Amino acid sequence: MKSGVLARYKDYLNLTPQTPMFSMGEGDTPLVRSRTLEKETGCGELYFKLEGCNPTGSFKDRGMVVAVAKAMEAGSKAIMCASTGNTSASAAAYAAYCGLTAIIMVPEGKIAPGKLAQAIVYGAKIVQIDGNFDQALHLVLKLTETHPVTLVNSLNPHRIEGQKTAAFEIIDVLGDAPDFQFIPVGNAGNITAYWKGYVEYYKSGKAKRRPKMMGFQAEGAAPIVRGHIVEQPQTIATAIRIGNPASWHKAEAARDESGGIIDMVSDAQILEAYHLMATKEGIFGEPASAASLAGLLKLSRQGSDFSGKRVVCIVTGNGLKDADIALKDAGQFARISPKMEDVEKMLGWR
Ligand code: AN7
Repeated sequence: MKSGVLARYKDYLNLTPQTPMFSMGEGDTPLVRSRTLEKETGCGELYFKLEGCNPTGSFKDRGMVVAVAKAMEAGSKAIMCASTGNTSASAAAYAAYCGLTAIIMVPEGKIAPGKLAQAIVYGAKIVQIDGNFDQALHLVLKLTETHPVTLVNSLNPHRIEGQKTAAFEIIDVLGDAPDFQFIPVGNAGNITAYWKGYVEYYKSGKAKRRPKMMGFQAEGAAPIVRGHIVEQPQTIATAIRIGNPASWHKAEAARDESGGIIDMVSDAQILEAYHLMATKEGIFGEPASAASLAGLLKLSRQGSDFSGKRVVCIVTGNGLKDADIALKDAGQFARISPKMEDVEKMLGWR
């Protein structure tokens, strides 16, 4: 049995004897070595961290388990978040497991169907607003200040604490930090959390170096790259369709302290990486997750040299959550009679 984030990393989390200890099996996700794209991008070693293997299919579970444990420790009976989908799925699942109420606020029509299905089935109270994520987060911040319900967006510091454990795992598996880590950036909590994890392990002597943090936003939702709030963020990668990230300054600090960058990739580049990751590596990540690889491809094509370097791309969420995107471009399949002859003809074997 997996021990889970709370038990495995208790020494690095802000737990007390009163913190309830439980796990839905989050964390300890695979770090898979590339077989094809490593060569194509000229990396010494390239790995994919498969965060889609978490219980609700995204990295959010790492932070949610800590946030929910601390909420229960404080006596809370309800949790609330704004979400582009994955945070709400995770909040809904952990609330169900722990007997709490989950209230989630999502932007209407801009959340992948699989994520909405999760929130519905786990029994969350769902508030859809005719607005975007940034507006939802603004409302939720105000509501959780004035009502007896715990905020579980990444402004809740326990979320960041839980999410930093992914950096610990990478070091635990590789024996040291990588040279570069590529990661999608939306609300910017995750890049903040990874950097915190890398710095803590470095300080405790578990790693001899720290990676350059390479964050990638979607071109239509790239406030940090552009240096100003994007009022109407647009991208097919709905998970990172965010125009005013809550952890904006912490993400910039992670970038600057690590000597990394925060850059952007177009929807076309995201979709290309999404398909390459699936067809060349057998990894089905959701579109936002592909921003990591899209960023690596962009830089390697621009001439960046990753030879001799160890590179990790974070695949933040499972592709099944947004199957619509996969099916939309697939076109029509030919339909033939169930006759051996016709099947062989179709396959070009006759
Ligand atoms: C698959 O669920 O913001 O930069 O409300 O679902 O920490 O926001 C999701 C974000 C990357 C960006 N990849 O992480 C939400 C939400 C996936 C995501 C991000 C998200 P942050």
